[in-house]
Amino acid sequence: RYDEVVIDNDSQIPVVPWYPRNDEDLKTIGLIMEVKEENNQDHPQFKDLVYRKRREEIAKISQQHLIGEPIPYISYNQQEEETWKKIYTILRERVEKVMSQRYLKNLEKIENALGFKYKIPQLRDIDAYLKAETGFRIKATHGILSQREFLNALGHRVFCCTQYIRHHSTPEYTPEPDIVHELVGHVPLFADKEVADLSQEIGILSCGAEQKDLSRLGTLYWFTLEFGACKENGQIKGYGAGIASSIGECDNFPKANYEKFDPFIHADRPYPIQTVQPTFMYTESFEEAMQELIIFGKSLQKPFGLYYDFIEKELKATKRI
Ligand code: NLE
Ligand code: FE2
Repeated sequence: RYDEVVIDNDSQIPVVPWYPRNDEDLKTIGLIMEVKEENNQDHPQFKDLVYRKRREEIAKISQQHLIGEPIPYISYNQQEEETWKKIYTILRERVEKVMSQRYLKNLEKIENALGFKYKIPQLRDIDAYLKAETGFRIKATHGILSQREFLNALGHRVFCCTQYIRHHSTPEYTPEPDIVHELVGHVPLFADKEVADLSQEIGILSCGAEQKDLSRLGTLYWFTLEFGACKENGQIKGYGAGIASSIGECDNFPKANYEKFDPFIHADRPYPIQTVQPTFMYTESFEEAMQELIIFGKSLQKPFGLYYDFIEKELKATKRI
């Protein structure tokens, strides 16, 4: 589907790469990105055959989920529950030290509503929670998606979310997203109205974006919603999901380098995806990060504007002014 381009009816010239316009189109999303990094092959997540088999079992269930339908329940086994509890107990105390109040107050609220401490929460419950808080929705997915798929879905206020858990031998860090990363990292942020709106904004910008812009948006997503930092009472705190979901990142955060965030420069900055982040981009406040991204977004060239119609759940094109 993503090989298609949208053709201009009058001139018959390709205008932009295909993008999902409504929930029906979103049902075609769900290819999985091939992870090519060589060192991945040595990771227990790839080598442990029992683990792989279990991952495939869960993948089959997640893959069947379509947006708008109830998310299938997963019956987690004892080892998976133990992995969650072990990570959650340590993380809960680490995030207090490094994460921003915006994150922490939402985590506390969700924790009370959904009992994060005790067992792996079900995506169906999280979906209901987010819908009520910010109108964000969850699509269960079975692995890391292409940047285009992931970002395009955000444009519809849809968060593509894995259901499996990382390997029990690597609780403090995983290169892949897993249920710990999604729920402890992203969900408290998607429950925040400003973050939810900013995420959708980046998503809308990604719809129909040419490849170069798409990858720049993906990088900016990484440096903000995934690993962003901002000042709070004079101190630099994290607001990115990848910090909150990893004991290793939490420990590394105070020792890392910080650079003032500038989307026009950082959109092309490479970053590691297999190790803790060497450098975090910070702003004076979270609001500043939002404004910077909006300014950057306006500089992207598309032949039309796009807005999301909340009633019809559809992206509508307007003439670019
Ligand atoms: N490194 C993160 C963690 O261990 O939770 C996951 C990052 C996913 C982009
Ligand atoms: Fe993430």
